[in-house]
Amino acid sequence: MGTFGWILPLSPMGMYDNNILSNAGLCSSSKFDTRFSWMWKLVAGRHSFRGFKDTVLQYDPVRDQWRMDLYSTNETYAVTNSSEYPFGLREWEIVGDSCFKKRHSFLTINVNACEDSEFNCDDGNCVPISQRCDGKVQCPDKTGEPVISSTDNAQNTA
Ligand SMILES: [Ca+2]
Repeated sequence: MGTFGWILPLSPMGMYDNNILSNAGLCSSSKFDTRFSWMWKLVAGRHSFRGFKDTVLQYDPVRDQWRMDLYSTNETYAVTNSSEYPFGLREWEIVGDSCFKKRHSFLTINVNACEDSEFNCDDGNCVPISQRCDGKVQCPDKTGEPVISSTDNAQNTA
């Protein structure tokens, strides 16, 4: 994944105030938490993330996957194949969640540390909403800046 704009904090002070991850893509009735805070817990050198209610996001070194597991049941979980932190748009296998009729489903989720006032780039980076659609590309992966055709420009200036 190369460089990622989100730096893990070295101080515990910002642990709950900053560096909140959210996952976007699951339905509103999902059993998974949508917001996570960073944990000191290391698994194979990678930090884990605790959901605000019932989910833990952590690395599984045996399968080389990242997993979301619920504390309350082992019937529901989600996995994505990744050695790196699973930030940005990734396909997750979702098992046993209420969003789907099938027990096993695949869904693209964007796990990121963006704030509500920020746009989620596909690679997990964040840019201020005000800089989206300003004609300049801020996302390192060049997402988020809509391509405006010359026809649209003509309409806009008309
Ligand atoms: Ca922009």
